[in-house]
Amino acid sequence: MFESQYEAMERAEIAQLQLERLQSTLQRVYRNVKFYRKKFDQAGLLPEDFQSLEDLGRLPFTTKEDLSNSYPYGMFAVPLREVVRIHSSSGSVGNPMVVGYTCRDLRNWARLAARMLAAAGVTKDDVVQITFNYGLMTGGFGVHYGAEVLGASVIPTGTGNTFRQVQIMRDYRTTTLVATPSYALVIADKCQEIGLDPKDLHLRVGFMGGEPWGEDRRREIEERLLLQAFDLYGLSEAMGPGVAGECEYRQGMHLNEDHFLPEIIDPVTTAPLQPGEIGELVITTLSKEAVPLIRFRTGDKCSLTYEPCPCGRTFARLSRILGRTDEVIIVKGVNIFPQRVGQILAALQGEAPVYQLVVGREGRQDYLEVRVEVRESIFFDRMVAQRQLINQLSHKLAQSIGVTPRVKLVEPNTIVRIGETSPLVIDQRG
Ligand code: DLL
Repeated sequence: MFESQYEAMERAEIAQLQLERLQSTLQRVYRNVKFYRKKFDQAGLLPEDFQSLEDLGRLPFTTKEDLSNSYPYGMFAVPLREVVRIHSSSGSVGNPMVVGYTCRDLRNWARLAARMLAAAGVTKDDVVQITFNYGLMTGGFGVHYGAEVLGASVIPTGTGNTFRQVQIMRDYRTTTLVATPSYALVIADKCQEIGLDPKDLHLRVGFMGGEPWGEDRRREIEERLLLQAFDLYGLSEAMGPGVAGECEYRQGMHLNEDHFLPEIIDPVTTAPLQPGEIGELVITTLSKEAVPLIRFRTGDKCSLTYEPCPCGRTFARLSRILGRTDEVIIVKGVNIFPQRVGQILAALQGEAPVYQLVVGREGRQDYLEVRVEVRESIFFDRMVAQRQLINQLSHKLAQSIGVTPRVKLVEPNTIVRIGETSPLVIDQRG
């Protein structure tokens, strides 16, 4: 265990630490974040009123919309001069969600990521190849600094160029692959295509996350790349990868409860659910300085168990993420709010066209098709006009949502109607 003094604490000690950290987080947000102070005032509460963890239920939830509406720095609890890193992810409608980190936040993030890597047996002898994105999204950086804390050798390849990834993996003797599950299979396909036997690689461990996957995929990845694959969970709003991860028993992901206080609620009634029951994960951060979150609705459908784990860690375990409770779709590890697409189209065209998102899988890779109804006359124009419009739309959409879609122009009234409205999203991935 990387930090057994925390990871194996008695449950009563965890609760005490959580309460202390919660109280200081509440003080901090009440003093420094107008958004939260207003919530306290509306509920007629002061930070001192929170004397037990259960009291937290007296505060309302925070949503992704709240974060978007606070663009760019409305949720920051420290002045910018104390912020040393800024990440962001696309917002629901309107603005992106911006999350900052202080030095201490970054140190904590690295330690939590190190815990998860260590839980899967990664040591300083490992060579860790990180194929997550190193841009505004949190994927690459989170695991990167965690692996460095452990003293492993990190290869920050980032996303793409699969042929080069595979060459590096073979030549640099990568032992630990960090990838989205779908990209791990793209890598496996590439090995096959170029006739590289996975036995000639040195892979031992895989960390997969950022998008939903199941046991079938795990098995396939393990068989084809000859490694042991571990599930890794996180979200940019809270911290990126490092929130929860599997240990060697791989019976759920240990959630770093000394830094995050989890709740599972019924997504419709918002009533609290019991351990083992499937609902929406709600997270309160307990150590974040720059952007603390109070009762943040993640939109992730899952359950929690507090049953002891044979590994000795006492933190609750999160089940696999079973889906979303909102309309977010995840394509190539990128979260997309369907309405955001409509908003971008409306901004470009003056009014919102009828549109539809189709998500499918071609080979290993997910793709996003955006169907847009356009006036009939464009089909009588030269192909050039259609091409230009398609290019303009896909360029703008790619800029805003982070995934380049295939744009398909269709004639009016061709998007399949079900009742009055067509479904906004058709997910064909099964
Ligand atoms: O995906 C951070 C991350 C990257 C975590 C890589 C783990 C590995 P976001 O782009 O904000 O951040 O997306 C967060 O991705 O709310 C889930 O819906 C989904 N997600 C993340 N990890 C898993 C996982 C990163 N292991 C959103 N299984 C979350 C299923 C996951 N879904």
